[in-house]
Amino acid sequence: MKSLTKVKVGNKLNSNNESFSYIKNSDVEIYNILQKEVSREDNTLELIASENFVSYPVLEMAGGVMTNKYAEGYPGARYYGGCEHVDEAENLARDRAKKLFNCEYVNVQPHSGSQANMAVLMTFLNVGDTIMGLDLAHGGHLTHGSHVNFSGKLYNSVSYYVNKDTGRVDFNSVRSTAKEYKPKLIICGGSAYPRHIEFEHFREIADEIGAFLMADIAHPSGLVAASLHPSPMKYCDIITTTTHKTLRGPRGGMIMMGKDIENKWGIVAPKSGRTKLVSELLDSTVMPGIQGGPLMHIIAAKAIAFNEALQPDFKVYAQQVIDNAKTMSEALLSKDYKLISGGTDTHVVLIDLSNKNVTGKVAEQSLEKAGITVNKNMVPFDKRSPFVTSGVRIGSPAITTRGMKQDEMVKIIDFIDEIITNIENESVIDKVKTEVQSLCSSFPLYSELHN
Ligand code: DSN
Repeated sequence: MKSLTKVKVGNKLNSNNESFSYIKNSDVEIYNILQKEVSREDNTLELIASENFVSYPVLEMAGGVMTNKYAEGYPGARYYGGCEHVDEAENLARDRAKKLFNCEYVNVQPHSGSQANMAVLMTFLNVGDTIMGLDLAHGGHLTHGSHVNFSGKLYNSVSYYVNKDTGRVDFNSVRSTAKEYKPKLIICGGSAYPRHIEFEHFREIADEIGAFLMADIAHPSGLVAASLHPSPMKYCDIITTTTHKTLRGPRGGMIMMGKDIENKWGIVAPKSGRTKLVSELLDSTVMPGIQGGPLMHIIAAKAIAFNEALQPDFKVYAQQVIDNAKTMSEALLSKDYKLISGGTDTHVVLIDLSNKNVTGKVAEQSLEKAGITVNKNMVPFDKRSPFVTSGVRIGSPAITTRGMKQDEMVKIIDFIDEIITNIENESVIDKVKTEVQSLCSSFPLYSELHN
């Protein structure tokens, strides 16, 4: 992987060697806010499992002129003129994604993972149909059927759970709930699940009841791309992902199919009504079904990120992401922390703080004061509300992009433990904060952006 600090960049420096000079000269108010965020990202340890740092080329493209272009439609069939170059960019993004994930169909237009999931649900289901996903508190996602989300409001949603002892998906629960409620669509994957998603087991159960199977690989998609997590392509009818987590691209979503499938269910497309292939249905649900103009600057930035992920050094990065998460897990276990599922196979570590008598909320706040960014997270069978929680989720993608390895992971867990065992002790927080800043300064981020 190219070091972020060595790739030449994006946001051009002016003659005074200042970055963001155009913003500074035209709008100092937002410039000051931007500078604070640049500094925050540089001087804190980003342990939110769903975040990462894009390369300079991705950053440059995401801030580029393609933001100006309206391109409703798809390459070769747009509703606007002047689309020849954005067509090329979208085709390139699709081709690279197909190569990266070894799949036949890709739609790179979803603005986010939630929109990708919405497009799938709206393609395959009628309002009121039953869906089944992993319960939110057990590691699922809002769009997998939570009652506060469209997926739980428009559809009849039932959940499966993890096993209380193992912290892993309980396939007895998946099978019995599937047989009882006969969901039309089963969703596998989640946002706080530290283990591999077992696509094959889900496929068996989906086949037993004749359900569609959707995989949401938003979290591990970079690991899937690097062949360090099983691929869903063979087992799942539809696959969705975000592009900005372990995949390290710009913020956005994507829908894939290993093989396009014939529309044998007679589903009618929202606009065209053409019903031959599921790919046509999905495209037409994304646009005009739920979105208008695609974000062409982001689609072009996705193309860059996919190309980066196709390079051999991305696999080295992805392996380091896993090694770093495993090192953090082992260091936490050695300090008597309780981990959901006892560890990790991926980039995610979910810590249950109950035995430390600290809530997720307080831990998140104290760690943030020390410059360590995590998110409070429900743990399976949590008795606390989502606003308080008993756990925190940590992850390794962003700190690995900065170049940190196992030695740094051990230090980071020492910092976290010092804060948790001296919770809300301001002098300990100050001491750790100094150490965090010193560690961050050894792994500078976007150094070209500094004045
Ligand atoms: N917000 C994402 C995460 O943190 O995992 C899921 O959408």
